[in-house]
Amino acid sequence: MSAPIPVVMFGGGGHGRVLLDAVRLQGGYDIKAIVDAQPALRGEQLDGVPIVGGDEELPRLLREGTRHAVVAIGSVSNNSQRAELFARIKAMGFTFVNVVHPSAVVSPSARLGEGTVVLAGAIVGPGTVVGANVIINSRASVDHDCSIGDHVHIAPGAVLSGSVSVSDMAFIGAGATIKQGTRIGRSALVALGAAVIRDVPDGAAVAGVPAKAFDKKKGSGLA
Ligand code: JB2
Repeated sequence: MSAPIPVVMFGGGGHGRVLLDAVRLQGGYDIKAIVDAQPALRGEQLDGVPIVGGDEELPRLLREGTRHAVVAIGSVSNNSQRAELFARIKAMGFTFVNVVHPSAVVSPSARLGEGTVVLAGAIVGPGTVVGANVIINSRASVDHDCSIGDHVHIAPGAVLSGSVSVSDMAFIGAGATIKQGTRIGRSALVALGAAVIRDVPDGAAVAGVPAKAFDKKKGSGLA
């Protein structure tokens, strides 16, 4: 059996704990170190993995043979930070790994982009194409022939029916349901529990059953 591939994880918070579990259960990778932007976390551990510091540690990790990475920042409701971090880490020369929890079901005809993670109990249906740096969170279900852009976060328990398209950096809240064939625009926000029955334009935010637009700055109480 070959040795597990060493990986650095970016972010040592709540999403990091969930990812760490999934990586350990998946096998094949060893999260050697965590890099976190909060200086106060340096020297701490997350479930046994050392938080070694911030970005200044990356050249050393690369030199010592850690060339693989995974982004562990949930950034609930705003994915632009995750997109920027992904680009920055890639430019440094790291390769992103895919994490698929062993209890997830990913169709053999689905495709997952670089650095995309599929967490416990999630489903990715046949013919679905998922972009890079996407989070398909615990128990989310993405049915057949969907198209999911880059840096999208589909939160726990969301349900996407067949042929739904979700554009780059959109956020689908926990427990939201999206009608078959609907398009969710770039950087759009679907609040938790929403029932989306119409296309959502780029940058828009929707909440409720059926989902209606709301002003992101004022919030809906649901996102
Ligand atoms: O640019 C960064 C950066 N930005 C934030 N680089 C690095 N290396 N680390 C960064 N971080 C760190 O990610 C923060 O300092 C923080 O320690 C961590 C994010 O942790 P937090 O617990 O705040 O959020 P999270 O994204 O891990 O989890 C949220 O999203 C999940 C999807 C929580 O709301 C969870 O409950 C949720 N399941």
